[in-house]
Amino acid sequence: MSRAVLSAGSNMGDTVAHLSAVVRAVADELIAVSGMYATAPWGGVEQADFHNITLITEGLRDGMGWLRLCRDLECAADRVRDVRWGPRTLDVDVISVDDDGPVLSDDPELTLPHPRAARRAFVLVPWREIEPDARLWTPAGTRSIAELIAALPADEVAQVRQIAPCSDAGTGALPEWVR
Ligand code: PH2
Ligand code: MG
Ligand code: MG
Repeated sequence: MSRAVLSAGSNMGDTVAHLSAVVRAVADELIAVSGMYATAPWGGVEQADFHNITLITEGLRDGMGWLRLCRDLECAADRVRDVRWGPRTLDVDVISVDDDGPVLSDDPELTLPHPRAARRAFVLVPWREIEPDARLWTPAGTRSIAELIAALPADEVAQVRQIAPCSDAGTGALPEWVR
């Protein structure tokens, strides 16, 4: 049994359908899902803005189990791996896994926590919405999400804009943007 933070992004095809499929696929393991955000592309490749969500899940999986789920969801969206940090129908990343404490892994298949999560406003801002006091292990020490966001360039944070709300906390309902 572990708890995972997952980040999903899409900027090709029917982005809302791709992100909806992620939420529906984890519905039985879902603790919370953020609203949907329009985000400027990160990583230097010129491309369309992304739609991003962050999810918190809990279930009978270990890190590799969460990774397999993410890969299966990418395959189902006909994800093609070509340009690094380039356009994609669906990318689902395991950001962190907690199993009575943060799971640390330097396996090249699955580095945990995700090595770039602390620098990505498109992961942290939606995460803060659903878990305001979240903390993330980094090589420099464990930091609060709020502290990590405050350390990012203000323009990167400003380019993460909520376009659809999350569901009411505690109702168990899926957000209204999920198809
Ligand atoms: N994913 C990438 C590269 N750049 N930028 C944003 N805003 N959102 C993403 O999901 C994203 C990105 C490749 O994983
Ligand atoms: Mg990614
Ligand atoms: Mg990925």
